[in-house]
Amino acid sequence: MPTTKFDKESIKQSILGKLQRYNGRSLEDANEHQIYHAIASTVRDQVMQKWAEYRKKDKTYLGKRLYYLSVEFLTGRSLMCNMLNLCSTDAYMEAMKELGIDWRKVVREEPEPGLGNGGLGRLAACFMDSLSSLDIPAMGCTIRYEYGLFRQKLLNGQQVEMPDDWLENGNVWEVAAMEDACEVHFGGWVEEKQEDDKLIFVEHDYNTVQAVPYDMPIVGYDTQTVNSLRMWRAKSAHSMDLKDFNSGNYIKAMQEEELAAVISKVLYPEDNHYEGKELRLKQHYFFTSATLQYALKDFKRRFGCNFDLFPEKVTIQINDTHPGLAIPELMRLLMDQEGLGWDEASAIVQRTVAYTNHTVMSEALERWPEEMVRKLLPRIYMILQEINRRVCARLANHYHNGMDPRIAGMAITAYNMVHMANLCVSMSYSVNGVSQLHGQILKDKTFHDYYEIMPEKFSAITNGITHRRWLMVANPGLRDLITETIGDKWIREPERLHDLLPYRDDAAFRERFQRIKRDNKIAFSNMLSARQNMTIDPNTLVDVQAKRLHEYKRQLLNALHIMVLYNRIMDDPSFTMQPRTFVFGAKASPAYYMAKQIIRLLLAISKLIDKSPRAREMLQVVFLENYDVSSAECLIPAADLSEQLSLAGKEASGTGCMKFMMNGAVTIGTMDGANIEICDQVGLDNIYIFGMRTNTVHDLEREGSYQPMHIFETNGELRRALTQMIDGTLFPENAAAVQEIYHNLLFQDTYYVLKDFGSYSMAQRRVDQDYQDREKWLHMAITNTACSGIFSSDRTIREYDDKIWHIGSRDWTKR
Ligand code: 26W
Repeated sequence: MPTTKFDKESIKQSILGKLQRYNGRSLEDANEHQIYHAIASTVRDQVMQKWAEYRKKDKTYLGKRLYYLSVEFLTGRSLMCNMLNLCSTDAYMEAMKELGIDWRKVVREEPEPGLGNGGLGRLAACFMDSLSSLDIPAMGCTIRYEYGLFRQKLLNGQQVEMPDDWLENGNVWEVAAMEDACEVHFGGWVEEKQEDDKLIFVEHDYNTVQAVPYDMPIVGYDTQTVNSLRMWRAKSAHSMDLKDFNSGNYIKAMQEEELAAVISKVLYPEDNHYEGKELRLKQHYFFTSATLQYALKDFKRRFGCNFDLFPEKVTIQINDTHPGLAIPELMRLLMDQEGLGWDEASAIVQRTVAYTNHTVMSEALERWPEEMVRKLLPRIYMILQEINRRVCARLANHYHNGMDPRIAGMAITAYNMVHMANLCVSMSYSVNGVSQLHGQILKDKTFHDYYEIMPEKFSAITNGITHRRWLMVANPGLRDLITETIGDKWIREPERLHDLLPYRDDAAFRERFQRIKRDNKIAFSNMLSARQNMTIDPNTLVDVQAKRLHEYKRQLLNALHIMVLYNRIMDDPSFTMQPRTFVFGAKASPAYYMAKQIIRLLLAISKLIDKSPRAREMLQVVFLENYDVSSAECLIPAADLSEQLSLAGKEASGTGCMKFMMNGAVTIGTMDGANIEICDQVGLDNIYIFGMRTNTVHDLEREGSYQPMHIFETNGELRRALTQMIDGTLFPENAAAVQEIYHNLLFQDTYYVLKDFGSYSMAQRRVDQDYQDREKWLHMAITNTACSGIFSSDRTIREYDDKIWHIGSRDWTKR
């Protein structure tokens, strides 16, 4: 039965009816939040109907299912994407128009679930959209954090963090699934005992936490599939226990509730930096255990205890090592709960779990103190030790030497630490990198010794982004222009965006493309003016660097270059350049001192330029407060230039670069991560590549002889810009405010900022000239959009399915 399409009239009736029933108000008396709620509830009705139909068919489905485990899902708002995927956008737009509702204002009322830090979490969200849109049966699994990533305020020239209370006004898009609630155990001790010539393990004196799932529907674009994003919430298992209340243990029960609920209280704000906090380990085990218990329960419902079938019917993809405890947990469940032996359980795990690596930064590698794991998860610890014993024995055998030095580097437990990456590599059937370069680095460096022994496990699958959110929803002007020009087949097959290539030389098309970009700049300026009381000039080149703040991403390269431009303007009265607006969007981890210093520097530069009328004619620096998915949707379509400056070899892939490209921004970037593949697609004429290549960086790192001071001494413009950090130019009241940045760059410069500066600066000169040649620039911009189809996450998901999962699109004629 096809889903009932809501037509304009029934949508209008539904909105008015809901306002009346929920709020006792007519449209005229309702505020924006109430109107949002009425509209979202109407869309929700449509989603629920589809979900119910899907679930009914899913009950009898006997094929394979994917569980995508990730400690982060940075979904962003749902309203517009759900309308789009239900193919109802036009009907809603017309209905709202006839009711006199401004949809832009309504959309803003939806709190954004910021359940992620950056790339890793946003990738997981793009994947969910593609999985449903490709009819692949899948469940995303994560934690329902009560507080998502902190909200960033800029106060007195610095970042201040505020709590993100996103559930304050409720969440229309989630449904609790009490029937799947389960228990997760922590602490206690393990008894080993013999039972009918079998060694069994019984856990005692543990603390129990209840895991309650909340499901969010993920609607596919024009498909029958509605997958779920399952978010686990921690609750006390005893707080409602009447016995406790009656015996006067009310306070104790409430305390327990607090202790349990803290597990799903808040998302850790560290991105690419690991700290061994016990609560974090609890979070990881909590959602992993709950997810696997459910996966096993669902498997048994479908296939009974025929566990040989498990790897054929279930795939568990772990998003980085954070859910890596899925490996020992699945073994525990299969052995202690289902009675399988070690060899059987271990064989099943090694055919079921697949691991994606997202970073080669050594400070991001997860290592847990053995003592912490032993105390918190005693049974899991025993299993890890046994896995380690067997892995090391196998390696000793392979190297014909139990003392081979490589073994310690590959062990799961070594030097009193549990090495999660080694666990994941040794026990998964697949290990993949997220761009071609990153996949190669995993084989050559990070996991080189493992690669030599088990090369067949390793692959590279380049990341992608959902073109539905990042083009169709974020940039409706461009979406419509594309469809009018080449038809709508590109929506299902984004690589058809190539059909735009001939229109690069079509004057009318170019003209409209340019006008859309300008309108997007104005829309961005309006958002800025509402949020930060600032505006930008839509006639300037909009140059954007938006991503987490990290030294390796080198926002400093950009900052130093702006200072150099400022000095050229101030020194030479005849100097002119293409006027530019530099926009930064970046959150710094609250404990990352250097990153916070860099924000201070950027804000000081913005202020300095603002004070000079002459500099202001050509330069403006905007720091967009609280960069998140929603502001990205407004900012990215407004960009002309996309800054992707990471030191070569450090950015595993990058996905922001793809969003900018798709929206017609040209990239200035290093030969790193996905930039390389963008370059392959558009050709060197349509991208600005600068800086050292990976092998040069690796050589320099090996030699250890780099002396940034030499560059400081020979490059006068750079020297001046650096000196202005500490001579009172940027911080008149406190000249030492960012002195650590200065010292770091001069005496250390771990990420070779000074080394790459000259080449960056030259590339920027070319940008300046090319932008003034309107025809040339438009040609480049259109080329970028036209070549971006390959970076749709639909392509990425198809590749995962072909190489790793082997699930296939659901055939609705079969069970
Ligand atoms: C435990 C602390 C921690 C937290 C998050 C360590 C590592 C992470 C993530 C793996 C960091 C991350 O988000 N990596 C990014 O993943 C994106 C998706 O694959 C890539 O595009 C980015 O290049 C990579 O930095």
